Amino acid sequence: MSNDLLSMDGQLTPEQVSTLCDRVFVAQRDATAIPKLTEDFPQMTLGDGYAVQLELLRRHLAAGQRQVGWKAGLTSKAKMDQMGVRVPSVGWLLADMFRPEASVIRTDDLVHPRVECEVAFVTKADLRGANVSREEVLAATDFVVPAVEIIDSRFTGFKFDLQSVVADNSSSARYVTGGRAALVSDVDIANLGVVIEQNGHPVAMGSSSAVAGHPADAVALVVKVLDSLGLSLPAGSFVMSGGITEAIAVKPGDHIAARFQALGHVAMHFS
Ligand code: 0L1
Ligand code: MG
Repeated sequence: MSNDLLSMDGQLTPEQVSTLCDRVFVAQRDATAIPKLTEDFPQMTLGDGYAVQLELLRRHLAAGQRQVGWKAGLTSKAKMDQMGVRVPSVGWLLADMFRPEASVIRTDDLVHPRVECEVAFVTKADLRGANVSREEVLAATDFVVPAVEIIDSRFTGFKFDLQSVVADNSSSARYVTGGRAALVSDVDIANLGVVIEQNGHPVAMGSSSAVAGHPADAVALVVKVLDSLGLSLPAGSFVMSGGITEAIAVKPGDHIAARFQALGHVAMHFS
């Protein structure tokens, strides 16, 4: 991808951003696959992708939904290799995307559901700026909790590029927390082992060190991207720091358990 397309400067008009927002909104609401957005708008930049994502967020908030935080996407080498991209992304998280631990999660309102296990952070102080350090993130963290993100790319055949996936809210769809929360002083979040089991069989395993080198660095990356969008991370935010292993496709009938060293497990069933 040319560097121009990775620019945070936009090339699209507000009307074009609104058109793309309509497309993604309908694809997410109706669980219908659409072609990647750059097919019709090849000049679309990363900044345009975020303009579409933030317009989608404004629409949800205007409709009365509540934002709980943000997710980091594409932060591990496994995820970047799986998706063929080299730049991390962010996406917003709404309260109604949450599903309780051990619940049954529908797949008929999703297009290509896949699961990833992640360390989630809950913050107790505001974080802002382009140069937030790992130490500042850790000092601003109230606790960490194990989580599973259910991602759902809305693009036909998983064919997308970074601009399109950012517009599609970095594929975010649902998230589940469970296990047990911990203070960052009580666990070695730099190197937590994780295993994803699908119907009782281990299908992926890894270490949290795969997430941008350290999950807190992924949170710092979220703050940096937010800063480039003129935003910051308020105290009380829930932040998913990114998939530790590759994402695992799920289908109706699947039982998923993500086992985290020191943080317990997060389980769910898909219908
Ligand atoms: O959370 C993620 O890393 C998702 C990134 C978007 C690409 C995908 O759908 O896997
Ligand atoms: Mg993720």
